[in-house]
Amino acid sequence: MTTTVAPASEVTPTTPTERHPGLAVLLGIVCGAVAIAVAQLVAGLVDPDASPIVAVGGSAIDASPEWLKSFAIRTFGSNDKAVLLAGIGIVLTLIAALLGIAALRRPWIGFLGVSVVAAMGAVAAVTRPTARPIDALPSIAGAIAGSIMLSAFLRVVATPPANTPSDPPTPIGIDRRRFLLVGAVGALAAVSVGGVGRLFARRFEADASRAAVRLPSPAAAPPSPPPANLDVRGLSSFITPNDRFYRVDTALLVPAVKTEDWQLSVHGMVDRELTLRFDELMARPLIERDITLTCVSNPVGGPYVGNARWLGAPLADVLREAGVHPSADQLVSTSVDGFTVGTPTAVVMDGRDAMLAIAMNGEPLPLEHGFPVRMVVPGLYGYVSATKWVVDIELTTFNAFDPYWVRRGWAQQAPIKTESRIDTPRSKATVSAGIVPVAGVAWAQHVGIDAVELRVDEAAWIPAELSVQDTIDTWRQWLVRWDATPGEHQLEVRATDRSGAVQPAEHAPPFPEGATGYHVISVRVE
Ligand SMILES: Nc1nc2c(c(=O)[nH]1)N[C@H]1C(S)=C(S)[C@@H](COP(=O)(O)O)O[C@H]1N2
Ligand SMILES: [Mo]
Repeated sequence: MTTTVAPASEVTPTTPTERHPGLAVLLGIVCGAVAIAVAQLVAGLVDPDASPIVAVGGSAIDASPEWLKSFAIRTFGSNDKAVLLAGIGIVLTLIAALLGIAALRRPWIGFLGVSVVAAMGAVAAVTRPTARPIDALPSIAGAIAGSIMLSAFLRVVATPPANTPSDPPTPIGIDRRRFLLVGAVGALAAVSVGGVGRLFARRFEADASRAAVRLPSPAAAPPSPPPANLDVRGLSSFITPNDRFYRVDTALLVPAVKTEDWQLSVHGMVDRELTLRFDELMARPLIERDITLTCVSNPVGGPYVGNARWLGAPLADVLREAGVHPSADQLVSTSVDGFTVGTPTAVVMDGRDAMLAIAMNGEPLPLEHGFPVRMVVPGLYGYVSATKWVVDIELTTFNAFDPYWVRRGWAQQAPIKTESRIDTPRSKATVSAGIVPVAGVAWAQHVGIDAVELRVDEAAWIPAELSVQDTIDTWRQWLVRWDATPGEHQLEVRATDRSGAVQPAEHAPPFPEGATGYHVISVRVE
């Protein structure tokens, strides 16, 4: 028997995979991308919240301990969700790459890996607060697509002829060209399926629904124009523009609700259950009010406070129609994504402008701020009052139910604490000697701000000039023209509310019922 040795140029097209980890990584990532794209597509059809990525992320948010959440808010601010999604993306990419490498040697590991990852996505999806069993479907569809892609890849992995006993074991070979072709087709499929998936995203429909809203005017005289801003560069404007308004919520995917799908049900300890549709809400007598919102997580000097002009239906009127039982001391509101808020019924009914808001600064609520309807209650931190995407109000008792953040240790009742902030100069700034405008905002919602004082290097307190009071529910701007002398200086601010109480000096962290203490900064004067 003669053996012909092929010339080098005709050597077998197969190459050992061990020498091409890049191909194995490509295989894993393309299979993963196809799986995710199909899962997203199906989620777009079934329920965007059923996306395994969104569900896993949401579960991670709910499961993460308080210190981690506070750290994320402090470090990434409103980008915390983007950072989480990027983290999930990186982890998934790594898992896919490792599975790709493993699958080329032991295909069953690849298939098992796809199933395990999909099972985690499915479990996360069906255990979300508003989940239905069908929410497992996107993960299952993704697993099937990923497995089909994996077997397509493995089919082009050629097994060379059996080795003769004396040969060292020959690694499995790959037809590289066909392998790359399958990879390219897979990647293309992932991109186009993902693109189609986006078309189904409810976000676009909700945007269109928002654009179609024609806001009614308030029933009574509209509010007077907001007070003039003090003319200081670097000072927060009295009205916070919508696109600069802080955002805090647990929603990984901004809920996208169309006005025609929205309805609010009012039930529990009431004489008559009610449901309100969006057009019915808009047809009610509306009020428009300037109200400063504050997050309980706002540290002293922090950014989670903003002031807007809200248009909405008085909540007390709705409750009177429903006939609230006297013992129903807690009003539990729930958002479309299952987030819950507990508000004292007595506060909502005490005459303040608690409302079901439909507009913010003259526009329908931005999706991020609760479109189409959210609650706003002057004087209470957001987590006990400001439910975005609100769809359900149940009258109950504080004994009977703990809402989302209360279950996690935050205070059951949480009026906003009097605070003041130095906006300019910034901490650690260097300024020139002479007259330096020191300015900021102070708030004591539903009590009102009476005075603000500034202290330099623990000398005497200097009274600040205040912007005209709008209402007791809004913050006020303050200004001190400071005659700055060269050197390092420490500036401190404190407010006094309309009851005569000076803002507490004692430092308290945001947990569990809001931060206290003076905002202190240091500046360098040259
Ligand atoms: N549905 C929903 N509503 C919510 C929240 C949330 O997580 N989900 N967070 C609350 C908190 S903690 C605050 S401070 C305010 C913030 O409102 P904003 O994002 O419009 O500023 O919304 C409140 N309403
Ligand atoms: Mo908050």
